[in-house]
Amino acid sequence: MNADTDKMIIRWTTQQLQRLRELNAPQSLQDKVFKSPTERDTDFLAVVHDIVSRNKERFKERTSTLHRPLTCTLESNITETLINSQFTQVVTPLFISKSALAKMSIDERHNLYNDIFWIEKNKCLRPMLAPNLYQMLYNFSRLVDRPIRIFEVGPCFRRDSSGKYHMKEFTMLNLVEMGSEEKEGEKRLGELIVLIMQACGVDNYSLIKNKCDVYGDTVDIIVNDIEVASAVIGPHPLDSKWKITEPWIGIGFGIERLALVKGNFQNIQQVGRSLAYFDGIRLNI
Ligand code: 9VF
Ligand code: MG
Repeated sequence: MNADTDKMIIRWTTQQLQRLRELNAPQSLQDKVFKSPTERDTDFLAVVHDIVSRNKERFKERTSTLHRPLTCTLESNITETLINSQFTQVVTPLFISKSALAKMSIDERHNLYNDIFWIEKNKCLRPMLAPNLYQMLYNFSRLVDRPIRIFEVGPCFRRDSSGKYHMKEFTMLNLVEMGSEEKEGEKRLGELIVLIMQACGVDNYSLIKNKCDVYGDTVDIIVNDIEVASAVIGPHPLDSKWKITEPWIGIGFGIERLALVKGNFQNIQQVGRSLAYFDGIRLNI
């Protein structure tokens, strides 16, 4: 070997790296460097053998004792916490109308419009829970005392979504509380965030002021630089379209994103609806 190749840094091949990612190998292992391809390839076999055994153990445990993936557990924990806090669960259609989207300001000119899955000319798979929740808020508002507390958890669909933290089909949990004193909004929002993050057992989060296309100002919940939720303090200019006249606060959580950060996974496909993974564990092991 000459001096040049001596100094050359050998890394995992693309294929090897792909497999390590699938197996959720730690980043430090993915970044590992070698002196020669031979050393690397020998190491690869040993490393994969090791991770595969650990994944098999985990798979057994998750299927024989816990029986559920982390996403489901988180969904249950949040649901239970909200029910105990006087929130009422609602279950609304996955199909929504073009006019409902338009009432959320999502029309041909909107960023999200190209992400919509149309199933008929005027019908699509819901990209968010908000239009249905707005409608349910109005329906509830005529029937029950204040404050009104409702939430829904379920699938949402967005076409563009690709990359480590986006999925075309994902699970949103959206809560809304309406009819408390307007000045209490921020404080109450803080309480609910603490409550739910506690229910998830996630405490390394921070709150960041942000802006989004639909709502304008939001407070985002960030864990390891990943947005796991967005919160909004109403009233909001869209309210009048839905005949909503009282102050509200709302939070939308991405359930798979919560699972991603809680379970230390590297991409959301591992914890999303899948035939290739169960609870973050690659099945071809
Ligand atoms: C919070 C996530 C559902 C309009 C009555 C209350 C909220 C943000 C939710 C958002 C998104 N907003 N849908 O509003 O809860 O990022 O897609 Si109401
Ligand atoms: Mg957001």
